[in-house]
Amino acid sequence: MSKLKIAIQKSGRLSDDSIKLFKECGIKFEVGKSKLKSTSRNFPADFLFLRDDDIPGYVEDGVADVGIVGENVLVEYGKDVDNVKALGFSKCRLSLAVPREVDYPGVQYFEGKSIATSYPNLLQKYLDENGVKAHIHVISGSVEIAPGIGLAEGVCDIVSTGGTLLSNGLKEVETIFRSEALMVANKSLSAEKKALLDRILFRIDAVQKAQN
Ligand code: PRT
Ligand code: ZN
Repeated sequence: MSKLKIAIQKSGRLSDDSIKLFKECGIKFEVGKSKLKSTSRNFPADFLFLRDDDIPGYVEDGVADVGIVGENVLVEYGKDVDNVKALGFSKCRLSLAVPREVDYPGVQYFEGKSIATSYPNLLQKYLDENGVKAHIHVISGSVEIAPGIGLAEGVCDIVSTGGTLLSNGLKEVETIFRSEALMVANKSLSAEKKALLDRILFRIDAVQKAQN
């Protein structure tokens, strides 16, 4: 009998709610600090604990059958997977921000300027749609310090409460994308794996109905 390989984030802002989702569905598995894989005791599934950035690619390639990932990461990486269900947690937005003291005139402010981000594709699309030509400076983390150290005139980063922007002397000026956690699946799952996924989706719906 085949097992469903489910990829979830090992540690970060998606992990706890991803684990909780499956537990609430009655699917039992162990989670340990150094564990990279865990087999469920009561459902034909193996859980793989990965970096969120790797999940869309693994699901596209079939290394995992199903995964949970932020919409921001999924769209940025442009992987070809089925978007099965929006899960309603890890909500955030991708926004443009500038130093607090800037008298912001609108998106044309960014014309000819330099913007630091970890999301070059989403940002480029937004700039193109708005007819703005700017230089995108790709950095992998701590994007918010870029203006303070003279690396860029603005940033495009994930915002949730806004506290990080505030404490780095920045203000949010445009929201370019809204995101939440999504369940995604490989596009060519076998009938047997599809049936397993359907069982999980059925349980998720039941849990969500019970909570509302
Ligand atoms: O190690 P790994 O690569 O797996 O994790 P990661 O560090 O890349 O990702 P992680 O765990 O930070 O985020 C995983 C996903 O959670 C993201 O892709 C988003 O879909 C979602 N999410 C929700 C967030 C936030 N909220 C969030 N606040 N991702 C990042 N942040 C960061 C943001 O980058 C900024 O540094 O939090 C800071 C801003 O938060 P506020 O509350 O100060 O505005
Ligand atoms: Zn990541």
